[in-house]
Amino acid sequence: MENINWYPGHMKKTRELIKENLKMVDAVIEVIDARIPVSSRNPIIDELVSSKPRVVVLNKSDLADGEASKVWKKELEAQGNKVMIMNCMSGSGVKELFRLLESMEKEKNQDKVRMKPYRLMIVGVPNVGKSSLINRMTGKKSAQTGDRPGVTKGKQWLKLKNNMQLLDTPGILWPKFEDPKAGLNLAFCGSIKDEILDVPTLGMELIGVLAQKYPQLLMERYKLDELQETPLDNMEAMAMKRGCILPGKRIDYERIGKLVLDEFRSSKIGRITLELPGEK
Ligand SMILES: Nc1nc2c(ncn2[C@@H]2O[C@H](COP(=O)(O)OP(=O)(O)OP(=O)(O)O)[C@@H](O)[C@H]2O)c(=O)[nH]1
Ligand SMILES: [Mg+2]
Repeated sequence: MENINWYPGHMKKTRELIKENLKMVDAVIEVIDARIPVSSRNPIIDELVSSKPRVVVLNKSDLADGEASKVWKKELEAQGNKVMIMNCMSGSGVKELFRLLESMEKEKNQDKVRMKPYRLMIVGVPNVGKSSLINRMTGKKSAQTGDRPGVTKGKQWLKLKNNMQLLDTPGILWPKFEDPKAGLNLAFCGSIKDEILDVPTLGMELIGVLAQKYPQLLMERYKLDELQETPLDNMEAMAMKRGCILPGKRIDYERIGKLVLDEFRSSKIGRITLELPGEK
């Protein structure tokens, strides 16, 4: 995971780089996190990629609510996107993605006698699984996952089995950090480093959201008979159940905060989607 400083100069450079790369590709694959399909989109993605056919990949679907992913697929399709539900851990969805790309290639090359290889690039905000998808598509470890984004000089193309070509470095886009709610969602999902946030507060915020959206799952996981009035009360009840207690019977907020974040991120609480279409 990379903690990039998105100062304005960096954003301008990234925008220019994406525009340059766009000239060379036939289609763009935009990877987003299926748990937060709004917050994990770059704020100006539509402006950046408007001129090319685009496939939106709802990645980490193994961690997201399956029903919600279906709803999102429909919604994003209604907005004119091609959409794939993906799990880069298991590879489920990759075959379907190839089939879709092949049909897009066919459409493009309908009337052509000599076909140039269909060229693709992957874009997305940090940590959504861009490198994992590159590796799934090439069938080998071409890209480092969870690694620093390297600025490659000169374009490298990875050859795919179906003769398509994939740009070796994904376009890493800045997230929606102007929107505090998106910032929280990105932090819950681990796209923003914990060190820059206060873990007990972040954990408490997550408990608040879960109590609202998935009360049953929260109660089951932490063996709560009922939910309390406030996120803080719930957090304390959870800490008691899990023995996150310091000497003098004080609540260990740091430990319960980290615990709930870890358990959410590894889907131990359940498969959870934090954003649905049309929500404010
Ligand atoms: N559960 C689950 N984890 C995934 C999936 N795809 C990727 N991951 C994990 O998410 C983390 C980030 O994946 P990367 O492929 O490195 O993400 P990235 O978009 O390349 O990240 P940056 O290069 O930092 O922008 C890694 O720990 C992956 O193992 C998925 O479909 N499901
Ligand atoms: Mg990467």
